[in-house]
Amino acid sequence: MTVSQSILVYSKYQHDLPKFEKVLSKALPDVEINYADTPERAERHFPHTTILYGWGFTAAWLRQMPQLRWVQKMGAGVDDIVGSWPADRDIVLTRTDGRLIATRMAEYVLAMILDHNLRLDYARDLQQKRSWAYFEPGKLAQLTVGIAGLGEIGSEVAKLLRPHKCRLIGWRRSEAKADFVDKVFVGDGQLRDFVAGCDVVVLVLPMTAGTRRKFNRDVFASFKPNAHLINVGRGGVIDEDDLLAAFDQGRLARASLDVFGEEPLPAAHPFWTHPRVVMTPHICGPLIPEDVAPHFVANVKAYMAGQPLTNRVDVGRQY
Ligand code: OXD
Repeated sequence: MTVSQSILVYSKYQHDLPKFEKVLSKALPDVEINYADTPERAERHFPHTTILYGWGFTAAWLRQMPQLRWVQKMGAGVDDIVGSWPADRDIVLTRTDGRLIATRMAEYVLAMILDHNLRLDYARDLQQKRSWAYFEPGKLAQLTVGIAGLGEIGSEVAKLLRPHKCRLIGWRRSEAKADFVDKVFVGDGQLRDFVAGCDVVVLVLPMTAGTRRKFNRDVFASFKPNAHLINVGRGGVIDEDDLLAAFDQGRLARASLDVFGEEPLPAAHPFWTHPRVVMTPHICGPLIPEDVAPHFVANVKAYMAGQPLTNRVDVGRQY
């Protein structure tokens, strides 16, 4: 028996929806697809939705959709819904393949490394002061760059950096093969040794019970004093108060942050004006409809053909 599917596409960004519609209506002409950019518009479709594709919704929505069987998260991260996942319901969770957003994220990391290493902030200061002063920019081959999290995105960061001749090391939760890095440190027992060897530490970790505030005062104490921390994963893996204290103690030269414990970052947060922080508002891995929707289409076709879905999330492991 063929079950007719009703897909709800939810994005709080109005400008995204026509772009998703363009890709999805062409690729799935025979499937009912509804689009919503506000919770009120989405609610109308809750009673008949069987598949939810979106982001910016809460796990509580899922309980209000009696026919729901499968959710595909538009982002690569699922930390905002797995914590209160309705485990008593038989609903499959998949997520966007990180490789679809990894190129921009890796380029962001490279840009931040270069910006700091070439001392471009200092150059901008000189320009402001009309000061013609000699300074020596660094070069990438002098650096050891450590990538914490060697999944789809961390591997892309390593791949982009590889030709630039810096030494590349990685850290991951458990033993597994890793391409593009010279050495892998594994587990909590090796985290401090890992950071101690890095000039740049790049965080590409998912947010789980195991990674929450993993980068805290104990770990910052092992950083080199002139280290550069870059976070493109999730803000909650850093203890932000401990990071500020580490700056006060002269540890870490700079943090380049795209993600924060609370987003949007509150206006009074010290990061906004901190001289050692360069920040962007969670933009480094944008969900461009043309890039990510084809993966959903492929999964819908697999679902309808009774084939396995790609990028299934293990809700118990939280990623
Ligand atoms: C994501 C993100 O989860 O952009 O993909 O944060």
